[in-house]
Amino acid sequence: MPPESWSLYTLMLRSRLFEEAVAGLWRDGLISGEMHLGTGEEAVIAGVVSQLRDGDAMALDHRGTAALLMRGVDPVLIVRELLGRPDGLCGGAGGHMHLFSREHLAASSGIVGAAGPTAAGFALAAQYLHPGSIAVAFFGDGAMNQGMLMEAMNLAAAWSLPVLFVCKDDGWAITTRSEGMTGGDLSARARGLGVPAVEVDGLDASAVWEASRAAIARARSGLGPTFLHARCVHDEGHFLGFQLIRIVRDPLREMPGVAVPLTRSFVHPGGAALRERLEGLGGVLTAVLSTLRDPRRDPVNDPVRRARLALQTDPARLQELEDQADREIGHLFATALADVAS
Ligand SMILES: Cc1ncc(C[n+]2csc(CCOP(=O)(O)OP(=O)(O)O)c2C)c(N)n1
Ligand SMILES: [Mg+2]
Repeated sequence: MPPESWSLYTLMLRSRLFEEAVAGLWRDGLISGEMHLGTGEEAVIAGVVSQLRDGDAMALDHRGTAALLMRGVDPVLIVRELLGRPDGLCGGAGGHMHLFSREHLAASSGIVGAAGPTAAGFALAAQYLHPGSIAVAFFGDGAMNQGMLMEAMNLAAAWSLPVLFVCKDDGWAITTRSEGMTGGDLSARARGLGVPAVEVDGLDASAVWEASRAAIARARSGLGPTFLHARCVHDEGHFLGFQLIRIVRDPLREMPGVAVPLTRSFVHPGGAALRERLEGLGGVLTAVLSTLRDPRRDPVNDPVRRARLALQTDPARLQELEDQADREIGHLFATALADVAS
């Protein structure tokens, strides 16, 4: 077993427990707006972030919480930021999609694709001011269809910038399947821009660790960027409360809310032709049925579970680690929320 397995699992587990607690706050109505969790992509984040040093930078997308936590940003400040409090990481003004830490050279953006130019900027600064430091861009497969990300990859190759472009590919952009809107192959696309590409199983933290180790070493020694293509699965769908996932988890509770308006519009006297209505209805049913067999719902695609299985050779150590993580996350949420109830 690789020596880093225990530390990778610790990072992933803390992140999972943290985000599950965040989900609880969101469900209780304490966090407003949408909530995109990074659950399901922990192996990708841990495999890369565990190798960053002081002076390295991170550009993050709308699922940046796990990366910040693993990078060592104060979790209490993150929780307070999510709650919109003035004593939060960004004064309560950023929310979960715009988390920044100047100290950690970490910047998030909800603008899909923005991690590319942000990381290229960080890397350009590193090239001039701190040779040996690198920048990482984390983004989804949907972002690969944004021009600014392609432009950033092109310049990074032309200027040999020390960047690791990490694509967390879950096959979806909100409710759109990537296969329906993405031409060609993503790694081939990166290579076409002059960026070497590596394919890795994004559910396997050790594999990501190994693949990114070589890419990071390459960037540190001035040889330029690498594209890491990691497949992963977001078990909550696009965001918390994603309707298809809700329906299949609890059909009796959720179906009436969908069926009533659907039936009403189906029997409405005006509007679309019967054939089009039937097609629409068929589309909804197909989406629900395909979600039943969706890889997002299959526990074998859970990277935290997978990492845990590999460590069951030492159950006592595993138990101790999990108890400690539980206590730590419980304590930090209690601290962050201490004055909320009062
Ligand atoms: C420039 C831009 N276009 C559209 C959106 C709306 N939007 C938010 S998240 C998202 C999907 C992004 O998909 P992907 O990059 O694959 O990330 P994932 O959510 O799958 O992790 C879209 C289209 C946006 N925020 N920014
Ligand atoms: Mg995606």
